[in-house]
Amino acid sequence: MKKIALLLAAAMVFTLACDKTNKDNNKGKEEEEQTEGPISIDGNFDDWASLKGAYSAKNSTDSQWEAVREIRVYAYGDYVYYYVRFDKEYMKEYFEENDVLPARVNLNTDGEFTSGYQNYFTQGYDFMIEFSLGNGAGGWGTADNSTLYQRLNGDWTELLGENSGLTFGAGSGNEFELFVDRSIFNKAVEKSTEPMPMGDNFQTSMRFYETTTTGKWEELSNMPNSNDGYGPLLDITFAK
Ligand SMILES: [Ca+2]
Ligand SMILES: [Ca+2]
Repeated sequence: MKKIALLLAAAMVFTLACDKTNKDNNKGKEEEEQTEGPISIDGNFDDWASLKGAYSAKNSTDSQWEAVREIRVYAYGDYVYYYVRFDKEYMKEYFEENDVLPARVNLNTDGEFTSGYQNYFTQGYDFMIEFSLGNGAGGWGTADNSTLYQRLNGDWTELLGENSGLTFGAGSGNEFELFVDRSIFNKAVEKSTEPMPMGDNFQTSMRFYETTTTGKWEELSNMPNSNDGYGPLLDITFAK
């Protein structure tokens, strides 16, 4: 009996030790992620203002959407950084009426526009990352609850669930910034039946939604867009 109790106690100590190690690792990782490269995910956007070499798309003049004015994308090291500038007036009212702001990052990692999602104009993206920019209480959140899907055999297949560390974001006023961790993305994709890792060149776009009272998602904006609807994806190359 005494032996069993000792074994149980040892198992508990081991479990607690593992738990602590994981927490410590996560803590260290988060701090590192927020300071690596020229962009810090901190809700301060001075780093974007002085950044050279970011790709951008502005809301087209006759766009059917008004929520988003501009997005910027910058890829460096292990990270793809996204910046979103919402319409000031729009955002002032948005969180008074909404708790969340569902969004998607779409990625065409194989450079082919004949594979992946085919329902929109010149898209062909193979992956979709889904998250909320809202915190569930009418303000900006950290967008760290993302899910990764791959387009396989005409369906979206989940490769990575929530809280994987794939994305992390911060917002302030009418602006939001986030990253996608390419190393986590590529690790998840390795296990797929059709691995398509994110190399130094890829295409991307963003989508934004509002949740209706019935729980349905309605389009707030799609970026890039063109005057008659969806625009071609941004073509991104990692900075050296
Ligand atoms: Ca920043
Ligand atoms: Ca494709």
